[in-house]
Order: sequence, then structure tokens, then C-alpha cells
Amino acid sequence: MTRPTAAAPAATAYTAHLDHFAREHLPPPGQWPQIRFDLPSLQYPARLNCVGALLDAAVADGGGGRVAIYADAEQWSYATLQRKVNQIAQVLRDELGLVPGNRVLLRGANNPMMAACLLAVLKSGCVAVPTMPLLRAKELAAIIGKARVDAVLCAAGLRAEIDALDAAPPTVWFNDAGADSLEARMAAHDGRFEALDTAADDVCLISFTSGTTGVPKGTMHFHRDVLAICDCFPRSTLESQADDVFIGTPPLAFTFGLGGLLLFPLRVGAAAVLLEKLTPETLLRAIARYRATICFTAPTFYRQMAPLAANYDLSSLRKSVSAGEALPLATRDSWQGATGLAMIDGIGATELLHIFISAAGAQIRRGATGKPIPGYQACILDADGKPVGPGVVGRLAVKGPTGCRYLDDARQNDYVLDGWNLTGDAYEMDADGYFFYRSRTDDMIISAGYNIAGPEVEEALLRHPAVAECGVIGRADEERGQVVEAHVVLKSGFDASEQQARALQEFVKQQIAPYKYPRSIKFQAALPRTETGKLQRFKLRAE
Ligand code: 3UK
Repeated sequence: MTRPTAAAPAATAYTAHLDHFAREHLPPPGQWPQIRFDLPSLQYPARLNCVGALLDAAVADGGGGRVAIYADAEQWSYATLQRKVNQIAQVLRDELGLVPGNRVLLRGANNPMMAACLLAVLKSGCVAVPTMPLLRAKELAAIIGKARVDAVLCAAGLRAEIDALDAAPPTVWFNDAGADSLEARMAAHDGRFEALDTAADDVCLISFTSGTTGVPKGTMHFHRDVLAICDCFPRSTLESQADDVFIGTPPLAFTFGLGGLLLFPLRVGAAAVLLEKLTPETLLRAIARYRATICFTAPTFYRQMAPLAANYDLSSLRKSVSAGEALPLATRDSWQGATGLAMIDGIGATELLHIFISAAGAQIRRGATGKPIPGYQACILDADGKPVGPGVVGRLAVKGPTGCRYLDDARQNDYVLDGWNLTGDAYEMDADGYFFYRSRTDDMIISAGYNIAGPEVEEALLRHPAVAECGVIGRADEERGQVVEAHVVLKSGFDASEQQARALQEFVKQQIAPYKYPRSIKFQAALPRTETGKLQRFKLRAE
């Protein structure tokens, strides 16, 4: 095997990549966050292929017959998944001529072939660039340019936006019956493929943030990072096991979904249910049908599922994980009331790959996200970058085994300060070390000199029986600088009237300090959200 010279001094000398693009575009070592492997479980060998560790090891240990993936019309054992992954890896190497380090863009909904494609790219030593199903040609073009994508694996049902590109890289279609489809090509290969002998710090994943402004940011992650997220949150907090059945909504192209619906189950020999286009009703039905034990989704989904839960047999469900945005207490309470389950809230970020502050069971404290999970450290910094004590709102700072490495992006310096990752969130700690989310740093509303966190007002509004959903923003105001403005979706049977608005305002004043009440209320049919369930506050502001 050839042994090309490595580029960046921050990485170890060895690399299995023949194409050095990823390593050459890591940020300079001085701009990296501090990376810490503080747990015995995080001591990885210098050579590591994450798919070798996740999939081949499970089969070698005799788990080949276990179910890895349940889907609508089929179920795949670990051995089946391994064979398909190997066949795809053979197509990538032998037919597309890809070499280790090449970037492969992936585009598909959550289904077994999408999962197999992702794993095949990593196993072959290439770099996966997963993309959200709803992205349009313009956004895909930006990603293709930024990550210098060499090839595309795309679900046939999503081909329109690839066809609309001015210049698409060589593309193979999957979820397709055509003579030239990935499935047809796979059939010509014997399914034998050794995991490439990659370095633990070879880049294997470039995950683009669902950024709201400007050019998307690509976050680069190593083979060891993929295992590190499996060996942190799932072990300490989720306590997942081989008999678990994971289910949920986040796309595999979002690292919340990649971890929760593919990597975490594989790490413990468990099964994942991969379903496309879930609604609150169909997710509930699927939990009952597949006897799912662990659910991953966003707060808004739990909020919509809670009133319907009584119609389904959810007796198999043991754990529910909420992430992506703040979990309002009203949502935690209604879900717990409906299912008896204490929600595991967790904050994660694409830059850190997965969840780093969370709590489960008896460790849950009302209103708090939780504590840094073992392996991670966190603190709150003031505007000057100095740590503040309990009771002071400041900037959340985190470090651990994973961290921010943007692909060729000056914004690296905004995210990393003195070795800490700054997530852009305003948080407050209590005397026991629990972390309480307040708002995004940029979203803090300043009205007549008061700092008001939109989510606190949302929280209060959500307790009103007429409110289905709401989003609170600061609206520019001559007199006060900003005023609190609530965008409210009413439950059916309630009228968007002046009187209703006044009732909501009064209600908020009863719940929280009266100066925080929304002076402006706008009723809406729906709120703008990303594919990952996040409220798009900038769109509310633009209205
Ligand atoms: C916000 C939360 C309060 C927060 C993600 C789990 O959301 C994920 O990644 P993104 O890069 O966004 C990161 C930002 O989202 N956020 C996420 N979870 C929470 N705020 N409470 C929460 N529980 O502003 C954070 O900085 O899209 C979540 C796992 C992997 C992920 N990538």
C-alpha cells in the first residue's frame, strides 16, 4: 500500500488518504479547540476505520444474524448490511475509480440504502458529505464546490435537484430499479471488501451546518470522532443496549440522526427503524408496530405527539431523547403526562457531532438541559472570555473528544476561543453545576434595557390551552430598542382575535415577570422550521 505524506502537522503523520484535500483544508492547529480523551473508553488505536469497528466487529463477534435495520418493506440483518456496504464500496472503488480521501456527496431520505451508502463511503476511506433531502440545487452547488465533491450517490426520488445542477459530479442513483442503478451495479460484486486501514484522525465526514446565513459551513470529523460520540452519550446517559430498537425523525444527513438512528444502534448491536417522511401520527404508529424502545426527535414533534399518544400502544418505549432546540417545560410535562417517560433533553451541535450536555432519570433537573456528559467539560464565559459563576448568563463553552474544525473557513475563529468551542448559546449554571439554556446568543431580546430570552416567553405561552406552537422574537422599536413579539399558532377551535391576544398577554404576565410579556402578538397558520425541527427566527423577524 502506498504511504503518501501527510500535510497538516496537527494530525499524525500516517494517513490512508491518497487525496489529501480534507487534511490540507483543516484549520491550522493553533485554531483547533482542545481535544480531550478523558475516559478509558476513548483511548482509540492510531489506525481505525469506524465502520470496521461498528459493523465488521459486530458480525465477527457472531452478531451477523441480528437485525440491524427495520424499514417499511424489509429488514436487514447485520450480515446483510455488511454485504451491501461491501458491494457499494466495491462500486465506489472499482467502477467509479474513487480513491481514499475523495469526497462523496450523499442524498437520500432515511432508508436502508442511504445508511448502507454512508457506511460504504466511510469503509472505503472516502469522505462522506451527507446532504439534507430538502436542499435545492443552489445549496447543493455551494456544498459541492466547498467540499470539492468527486462523486454523488443520490436516491432516485431526489434526482431533480441534482439534474438541475450546471455541472454535477459523476452520479449513481439508488432506490432505483434501472439497469445502471447502484443496486444493479452492486449485484455484479461479490461483497468482499476489507475496511480501509485509515488513521484514527483521517477525516471521514464533512457535515454541513443548517446555517441560516451565508455560505454553509462544513464541519470535519475523523474516524475516531464517530466512535467517540457512540462511547459518550449512549453509554453514560442513554444506556442503550443490544436489545434496543431505535426510532425517530432526524435525517441521517443531520448528525443528530446519524448518531441516534445509525451509529449508536450499531455500536451496541441493536436495531434501527429507518422510515421516510414521518408525521407525529405515523411515528407513533411505527413505535407501536416495531416495538421501538428509544425515540429520537425534536421538541415540536413530542409536543404534537403527546395529545395523540393515548391512541397507540407505546408500552415498548423506554427512553425518549429531545434535541435540536430547547425543550419547553410544557412539552416535557405533556409528554411525560401522556407516556410516563421523563424526557432526556440533550444539547448537541454539528461542530461537536452530537450531544455534550444532557441528563436522564433521577439526574434530570427541571428547566435544565443537564450537566456535561462524561468525556466533556463545559463552562460559561463572559463577553471577555472569562468564566463566570452560578447564576450569571453567559456564553456556553465546551470541550471534549470532538470539536469544531471547519473546512477552510474564517469563522473557525468565532467558534473556538482559548481551546473552548463556543456554541453560540446563552446559558446559565446553577450552584450544583446544572446548565440552563436561555437563548441563542444572537437572539437575546433587549427591550428598554432588560435582557429577555425569547424561549422563556415561549415557554409561558405554551402553557396556555389555546396555543399549539409559538416563536418569540425581538422586533425593532424606536422607543424601547426592541419589543417582544410573539408569533402564535392557535389550536383548532380558537379564534385569532384581539381579545385572544389580550388574554395571552395577561396569561404571560401571570407566569413570568410582567416586563417580559409580548407587546406584539401575531397569529399565524404555521411557523417556519428547518428540516431539523428548528424554528427559523430570522424568518419571523423578516415578516
Ligand atoms: C441548539 C439546543 C437547547 C443550540 C444537534 C443533537 O442541533 C444540533 O446541531 P445543530 O448544528 O444546532 C446546534 C444548536 O442547536 N440546540 C440543540 N439542542 C438543543 N438548544 N436545548 C437543546 N437540547 O443552539 C445548539 O448550539 O443543527 C443536536 C445532536 C446533534 C446535533 N447536530
